[in-house]
Amino acid sequence: MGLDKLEDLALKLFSIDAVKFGDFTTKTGIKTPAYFDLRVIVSYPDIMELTSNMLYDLAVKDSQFDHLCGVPYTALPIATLLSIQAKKPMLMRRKETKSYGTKKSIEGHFKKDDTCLIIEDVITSGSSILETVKDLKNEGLVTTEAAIILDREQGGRENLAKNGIHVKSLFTMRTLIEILKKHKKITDEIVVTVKNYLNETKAPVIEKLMERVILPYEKRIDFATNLVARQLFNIMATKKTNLCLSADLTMTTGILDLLEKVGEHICMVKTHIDIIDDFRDDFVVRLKQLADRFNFLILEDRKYADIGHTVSLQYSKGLYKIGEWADCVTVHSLPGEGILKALNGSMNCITKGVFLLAEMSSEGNLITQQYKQETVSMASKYANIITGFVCQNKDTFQNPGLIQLTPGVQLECSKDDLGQIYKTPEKVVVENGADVIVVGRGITAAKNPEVQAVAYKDALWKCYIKRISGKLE
Ligand code: 6AU
Repeated sequence: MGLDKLEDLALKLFSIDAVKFGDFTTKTGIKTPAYFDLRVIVSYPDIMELTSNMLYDLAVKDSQFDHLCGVPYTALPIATLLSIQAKKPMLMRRKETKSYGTKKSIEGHFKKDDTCLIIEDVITSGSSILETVKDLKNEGLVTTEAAIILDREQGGRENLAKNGIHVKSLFTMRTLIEILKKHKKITDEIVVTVKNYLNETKAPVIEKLMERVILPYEKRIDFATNLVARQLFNIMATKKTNLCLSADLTMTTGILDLLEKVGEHICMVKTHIDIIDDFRDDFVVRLKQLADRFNFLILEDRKYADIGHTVSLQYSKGLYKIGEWADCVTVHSLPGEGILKALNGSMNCITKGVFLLAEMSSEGNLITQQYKQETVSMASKYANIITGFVCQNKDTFQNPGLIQLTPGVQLECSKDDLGQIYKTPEKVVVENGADVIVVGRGITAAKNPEVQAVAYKDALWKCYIKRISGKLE
């Protein structure tokens, strides 16, 4: 008699085994004395109706938002009911987008800056909600609130708050067990076990982890599987520079003299070894010495683009023996996976790396959205050798362990006569997500390259600091 709605719902969930107590292991392998499987409620229309009515009262009827979006899959039917009751349009997030190339991750009609309320069944760490929020954000949608059925009280609420999402829940784990205890559905012993468990077991803390572009370089080291990527993150963080000098000069002395002057300001030098007129073996010896002295890496911008067999020879044989001295090389994905397989076989993959070209800076280049996405998915199979991507946009890839290398940069927007397009440090770092920025003629053609290198270094670092402090909008 006189059951309030919350108690009524708790007892109903218990009666259909949506809430269970005992020894369980969660899908992430953690032992838990309480288990929730709210998927079963689709078999009970009265419980579905009660749940959505209560979420409506809690978080929908007095809230301002343009759309509702359920976290797939359990919350989708509830979100649908709420959308109809509130007469607010729903959005659907696809869980699996990547392999379909151009398919959108969010379905439905919306405008940039529309707001969205998230609907979810249970939160533990909050990571599922954050994944949905990230996809919504990538489409220009704004999320600040989530309405959920149960908060397991293991840190999810805090993780979401850190990411700007306020959670409203029907139950917390504690309120739920108190109701069940009151109605003698569970013993005092279970209550104590669950409370102890809650005090001891917290989900991992999620910083603004999803966003590669707002994580500082030093925090990305642990995400990196390729050793060159780890080294590069480390060098950038310690030397406080994300400038890569493209030393496109044709005489060895010119390159070495320039590096003597600017070595302390760069994290990497990029060479085109085949444009040098007076190449001799001792050039690479001296280049290596400078790299060691000033702590920068060497990227040979060879842009391999042939069949795997040829590329493995081009990498290790011939006049230049690139594999012996370059820390990393640039590679086109055009020939297909064989090129990465070949390099994986010929490289010492413990110490070497590949920057795969996913986009180009030049006007009229033939790279399409699909080519870019397939390049990124090809790379995922060779994680040990992939340092990152040569690309122009932050949505090209998400993995915070990979590095976005962006060329086509000068202090002012401009073009050269042969199709190169230059963007500013602000544009490429803050807006477009560049991690390592390639500057060639902006420095090499300056009257005083050393002064100019410092100007680029300072401007680029300032933009990076602005980006990681979250001032993205
Ligand atoms: O600053 P610049 O224009 O003098 O030099 C840019 C350098 C050149 C290009 O060969 C290279 O960056 N580059 C690349 C790379 C790094 O692979 C790709 C691209 O899309 N655009 C581009 O300019 O050495």
